[in-house]
Amino acid sequence: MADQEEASDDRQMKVVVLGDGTTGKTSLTTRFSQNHFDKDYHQTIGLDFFMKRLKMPGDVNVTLQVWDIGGQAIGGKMLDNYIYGAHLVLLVYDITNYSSFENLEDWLAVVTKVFAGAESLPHIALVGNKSDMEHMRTVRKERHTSFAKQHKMSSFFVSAKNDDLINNMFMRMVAHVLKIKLSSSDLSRVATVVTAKIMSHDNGGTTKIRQPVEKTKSSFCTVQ
Ligand code: G3D
Ligand code: MG
Repeated sequence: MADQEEASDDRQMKVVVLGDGTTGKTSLTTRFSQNHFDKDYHQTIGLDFFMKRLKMPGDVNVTLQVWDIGGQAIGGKMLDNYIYGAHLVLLVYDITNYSSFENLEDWLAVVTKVFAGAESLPHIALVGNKSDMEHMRTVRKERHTSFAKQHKMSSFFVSAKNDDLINNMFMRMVAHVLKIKLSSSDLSRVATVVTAKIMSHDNGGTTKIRQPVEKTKSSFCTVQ
């Protein structure tokens, strides 16, 4: 039971997942939170976040609050608020969709603007998703690597469909921020999902609270 509740001494980190529509942001966050690839779960409005606890080496527990920006586009009026306070930002593109890569300059500009003058900047990861579609790749690996280098980002290729390295990616990002060294056995450990109620605010402003999802032990909140 203790594992299912968020311990008060956990380090909290806000993670924001940004990028063009259809790059796989929802699939990626669903994969990380529930360890499955749900072809039918596509939230098109508002914003989802879930919480997941990672046990890091040295008895450090980190509760990640992972925000999926839903249908928010660049210039969306709530976007800045969603990004505000982030410790980690994932800039996601689809390796088979060149314009989703090109548009990352604009996504990055939004982040830079939100954190202009801030004391600490979030750590940013460049995430090339859909690596299972290598045969349809349109963004050369060198482009990815030089973009990441230029902006001092971490760099990952993942597949939300195949669960390729997604847990691993989050662990590495957190370790980077906390300056923790990870061993290969640390990276293979399965993270605990914090159970919470699912909430959704529909268009009419009504708040619905559903039962916790016992099966998957994950939490989703949808905020419009
Ligand atoms: P978004 O949240 O960024 O808008 P979604 O993107 O998670 O809704 O995914 C958009 C489409 O890409 C979905 O296809 C989804 O199944 C697919 N997708 C996401 N990640 C991957 C991946 O790693 N590999 C492959 N092959 N497909 C992926 P549909 O057809 O359902 O719209
Ligand atoms: Mg989505």
